[in-house]
Amino acid sequence: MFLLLILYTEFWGKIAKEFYWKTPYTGNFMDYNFDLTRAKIYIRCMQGATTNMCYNVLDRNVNEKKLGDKIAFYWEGNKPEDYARITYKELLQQVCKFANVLRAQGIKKGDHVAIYMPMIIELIVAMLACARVGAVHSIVFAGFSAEALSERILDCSCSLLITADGFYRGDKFIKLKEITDEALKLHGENPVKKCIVVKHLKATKENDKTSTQSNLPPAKRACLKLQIPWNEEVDVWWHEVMKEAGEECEPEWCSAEDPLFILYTSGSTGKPKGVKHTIGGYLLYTATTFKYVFDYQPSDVYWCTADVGWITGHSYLTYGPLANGATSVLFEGVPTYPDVSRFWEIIDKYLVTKFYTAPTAIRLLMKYGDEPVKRFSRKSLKILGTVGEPINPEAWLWYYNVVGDRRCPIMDTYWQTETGGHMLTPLPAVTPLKPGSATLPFFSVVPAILSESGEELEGEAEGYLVFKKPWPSIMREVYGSYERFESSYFKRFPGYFVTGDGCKRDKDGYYWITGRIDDMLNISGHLLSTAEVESAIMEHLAVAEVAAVSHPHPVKGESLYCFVTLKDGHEFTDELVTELKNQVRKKIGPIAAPDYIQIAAQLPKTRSGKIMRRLLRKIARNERDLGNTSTLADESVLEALFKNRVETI
Ligand code: 6R9
Repeated sequence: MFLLLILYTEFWGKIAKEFYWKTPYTGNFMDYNFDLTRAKIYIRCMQGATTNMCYNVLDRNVNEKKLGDKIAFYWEGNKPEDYARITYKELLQQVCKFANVLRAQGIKKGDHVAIYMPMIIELIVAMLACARVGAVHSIVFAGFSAEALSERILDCSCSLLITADGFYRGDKFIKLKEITDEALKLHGENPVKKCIVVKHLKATKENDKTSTQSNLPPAKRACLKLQIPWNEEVDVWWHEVMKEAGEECEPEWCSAEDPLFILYTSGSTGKPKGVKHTIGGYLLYTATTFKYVFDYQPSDVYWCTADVGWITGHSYLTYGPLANGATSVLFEGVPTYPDVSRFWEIIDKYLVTKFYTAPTAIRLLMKYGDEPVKRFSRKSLKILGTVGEPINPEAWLWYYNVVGDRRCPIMDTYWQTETGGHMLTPLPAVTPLKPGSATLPFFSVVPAILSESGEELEGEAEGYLVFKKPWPSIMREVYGSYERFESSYFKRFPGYFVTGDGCKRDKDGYYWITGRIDDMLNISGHLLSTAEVESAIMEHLAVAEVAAVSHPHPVKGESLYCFVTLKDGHEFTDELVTELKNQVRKKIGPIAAPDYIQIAAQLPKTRSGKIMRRLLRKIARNERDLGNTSTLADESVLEALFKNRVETI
């Protein structure tokens, strides 16, 4: 144990030396308590060190590494004709200017700033400028509603909000400024004093007499340009305040344990939790996982398709790649616009070498067959990655065979908003892969599988996935509630960080995530994961996507109710239902055969693409009281699902 501790400290200590610390840490690399029966939970990394995140990801690259002229981001707009690029030097310049704007607005170390923006370069500038002045950013995904935005602004009392006039995702037009204003009006008193607005769609202020458009008849004006509501006391244009800002900006020197950001994670029920991450450990961990998991090389063009509004966009689109001086693609649009080849077209356009996306996108594109992929060469690709949900072997194989032409290893990275970075993941050319398994722990991660009663299970086993030791980027608190932090992650099994995911370890020691613990079910005394059943059904040629949920059964205790989405050109018939049931019988056993299978034109998903099984359970039971649906991407899918319900006993 003692030797392990020395190795751990040596390993991270050496990595820490690659970054800039104004003062080094004193004492232990990490101090923590995971056991609430002994004392309060705490985690601290590199205490005594002072640094600045922005300095490490920008100034260090420009000044020490001489990467100033290297491209930091290729920006690809919603429409293929819209694109831009920014070098490290230019990014640093923009960030310094905006950091000065923040200071001029009275923002100082420790203040909370809400960011509600589309996937544009100004979003990256805004977050890094917060980091430069020591302010804490709280990014709210721009697909969230006014209610969700308001709830998050209030929860962590943001005094400043940064947004844009509007944007397009595919052909969907989102009036961001209007939603922002609605959010600010929702709950009377709101903490936001100023709102900085990026003119992304060339909008003009509503009732702006100075605008040339105002001479036009209203109908013509509306189709020409976007007009947005404007409150002179609160709103300021980004470009106007930037015009006056200076380019010199001394970074705020912060403690390694000062907060970097708060990011809300929805959880399946209840109020979203504000997950707080701190500077030092997060920098080391995201930089190191990015470097090894994607085998980062200076000539890479890396593309992570996640929105910056999610943790993947924070860790592996922004901080991790920038800490390594990488060149990334920042994509504003969606995989199906203007057509379903868009991803592959972008890969060829920028010669992307490392590509990181989510199972939901892979399953969506798989539906359209191989042709749209094969239209593009994808020769530049070297490594593929996936994150967000268990990837069923069927989708894994399609990703590997078709997208990667059997040349590119797939990094199935398991992690959470709470973990800040990859926890279980293969390493390219090191870890033999198994489709559907996130394989093995990353360096210094110590997982365990616990039984219902909290016993650590050895060898081949299935149970609760927990972590026994902290890693540098573990969350530090649930903002505003120590109680929720403790009860969500440390109460069920004292002494461990509890992920809430089920997991299986096979005979080779590989880990297989079986889904959220709430999605497990017990049929006639047999514990089953819905992920297993879903994988078996996915192997059927007609199936594009499937979600299985538990349904009460008078005899068996629980039974399975499945929702299937079919590929284009397939019909939902009684024969197909029988075939699907038989397939599960054959693959897993009769015990797992679903009792009910219903057609679903679409599945209810969170805005980050995760299937909301909680809602499907309710639909299967015909319960209309669905609870909080604010994280749902599209409410309209629910009605069709209720309509096509299968009668149950
Ligand atoms: C990074 C991210 C976390 C939950 C997590 C788990 C699921 C993520 C996965 C995976 C199986 C993978 N999850 N990656 N399940 N294999 N490779 O997605 O964070 O949005 O907080 O979600 O996502 O259930 O607990 P977050």
